[in-house]
Amino acid sequence: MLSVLQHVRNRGDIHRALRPCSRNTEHLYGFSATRTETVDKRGPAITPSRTCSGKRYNVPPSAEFVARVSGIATMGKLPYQNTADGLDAAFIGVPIDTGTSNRPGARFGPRQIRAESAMLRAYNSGTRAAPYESLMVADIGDVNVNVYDLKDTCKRIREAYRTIMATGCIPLTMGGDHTIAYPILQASAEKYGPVCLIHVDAHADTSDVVLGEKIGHGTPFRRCVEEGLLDCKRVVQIGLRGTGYSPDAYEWSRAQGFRVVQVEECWFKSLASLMAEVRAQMGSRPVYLSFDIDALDPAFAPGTGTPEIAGLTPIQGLEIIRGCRGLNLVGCDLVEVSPPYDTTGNTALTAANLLFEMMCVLPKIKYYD
Ligand SMILES: [Mn+2]
Repeated sequence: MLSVLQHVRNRGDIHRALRPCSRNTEHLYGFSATRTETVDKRGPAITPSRTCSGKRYNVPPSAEFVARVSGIATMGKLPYQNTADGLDAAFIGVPIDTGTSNRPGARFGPRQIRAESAMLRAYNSGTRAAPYESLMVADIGDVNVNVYDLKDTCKRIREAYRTIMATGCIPLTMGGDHTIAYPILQASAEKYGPVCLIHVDAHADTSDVVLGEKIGHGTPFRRCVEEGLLDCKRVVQIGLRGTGYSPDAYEWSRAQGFRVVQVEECWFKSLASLMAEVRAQMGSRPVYLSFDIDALDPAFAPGTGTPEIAGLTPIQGLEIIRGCRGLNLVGCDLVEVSPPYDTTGNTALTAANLLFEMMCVLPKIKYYD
């Protein structure tokens, strides 16, 4: 136990270490400001914009100068723009839960992920990735979904992603339930041809018909296969578990040529070697990464629609995403965050961090290594 005096002393050290003093902060902040300048030490009265900073890329304001809780909630406190024009990557929300089979609430996912993303800083300390020195990224808002009509919503998503991907922009999607992967992959395959898929999930999401419906969050990858959207020999499903409708719940996946990595194969181990195999399998082909937050154990991510026990750890989630470095990623999503079941906000916080990590493995990302 530290004595009170030691605590006070340590806190003083921390504050001294964090104080930027006369250090130039342009790389952190998107504009040049130092503690020795005559400007207000708390930073400017309004959040600075890239255009006034003259920076080449969008850089979110640092919490060293702008309070985390201030400003309109965009992903990572990035600027908002309403199209993907001029962007290398874009965060975009798809706020639906019309496709969920159990707990609802994923329609609130994008909003809560944006709120919790206020904790994100500009650099990846673990991998030394510098996304805001490499890519032009912004939050482009949400797809204008129809919460009364899932089929119409799928059409709207497909059309929105066609427009986004036509510019060459890589979408980083905040769900929304997993139904959304189907129309996103339709748009992806239109541009890139059948894509490789890294699907991280507790469930295979390959059901044919549920309650008489072909479209829902349990069926997207069956629809994708039927429409030839996937390079089936280069699909890997990681983290699958839970009770099944038959003794071999993943038979259909394997029959398509998918590699199924059930959660039991992931327990108690690093997934770094698995990801080395996945990279070798995918090569330089276009890859889509779809990450259902329910892949993680509900102890870490309880705020989701269809939780299953004994899941992946956040560390394994990071290993999977960081293991995608070097792949030709053409799109990523993080789906199924259900804020009404996320009483601490930790599920949305985890989702925000995983989305940041996805951005940090996109092609052309600069690393300080
Ligand atoms: Mn799913």
